[in-house]
Amino acid sequence: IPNAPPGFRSGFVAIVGRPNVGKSTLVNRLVGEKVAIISPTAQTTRNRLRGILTLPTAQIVLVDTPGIHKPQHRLGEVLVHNARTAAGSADGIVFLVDGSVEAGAGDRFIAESLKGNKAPVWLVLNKIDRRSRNQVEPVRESYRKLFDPEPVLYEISALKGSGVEPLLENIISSLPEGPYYYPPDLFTDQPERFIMGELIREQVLLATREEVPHSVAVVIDTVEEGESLTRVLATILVERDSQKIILIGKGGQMLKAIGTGARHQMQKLVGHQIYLQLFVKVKERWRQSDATLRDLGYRR
Ligand code: GDP
Ligand code: K
Ligand code: MG
Repeated sequence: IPNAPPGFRSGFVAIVGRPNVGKSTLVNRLVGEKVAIISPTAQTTRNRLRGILTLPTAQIVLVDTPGIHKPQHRLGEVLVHNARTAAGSADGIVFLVDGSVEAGAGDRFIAESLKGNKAPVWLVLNKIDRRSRNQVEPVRESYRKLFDPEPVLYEISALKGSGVEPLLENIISSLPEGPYYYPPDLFTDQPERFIMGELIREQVLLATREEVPHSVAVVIDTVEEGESLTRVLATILVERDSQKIILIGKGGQMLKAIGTGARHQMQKLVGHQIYLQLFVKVKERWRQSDATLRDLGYRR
């Protein structure tokens, strides 16, 4: 890692908020690369993934966190714990909310839990591309009331990119002077293998409904790099036979579509051809098993 030039600023910025407000979308938008997967399902993000943005004058390490919510199983507890810890040790906190609707109990809960933190908090209203004109003022008011004194509001669309520049500039100017934490050409702290697994899980989330997504984990069994082709074998874990049947689909159609979608995404990631073979395996109640959670990398 090179030495930082004089006056260089750097730090860790945690992105916290309810599930589905667009935290991972914002991380990808700021980093300018797809490092985090995105779907309309809560708990898409399970790991405390770091997205790294390096500019000539600053390096921001964005900590994407699982949404903060009331946990209902062991996996949920681990996720919420990790989101809280990330916020506790950050140089700054982006509190992201769904700016197309008024603040709810979940937002109030998070606002309360942030109040002890010393790091600056940016209250950011996302999804403004979706809000209707007569909602603008009531929505703003509902979020301003979460803090006393009333905070500055940032309004963005992480999806379309609007409003992101002023937020970024403000974040940079409040970071302390510091070193490069990561090599300047790195976009994420996660190994390529992990992102490959996530890209497969993303396709599963996008292709299935309710009963499947939360029960899915992906294990990359082998990655064999050839000259022009990388062979990847991966296993999709589910908890029940019924879920396995859904994932495979009639005549294997579903699994084939998941594989095709994932392969395209993986090719973008590695920049060359991928051969992907997927297996589906049932492992009952894996989300309740500490040993399996550890094996899968979901640790505190
Ligand atoms: P997370 O759970 O907070 O990480 O949320 P995700 O980044 O996974 O996004 C959840 C859903 O919201 C996805 O379907 C995104 O495409 C969508 N989304 C995120 N940001 C925006 C935005 O600015 N506008 C709109 N309309 N949708 C968004
Ligand atoms: K999500
Ligand atoms: Mg996420």
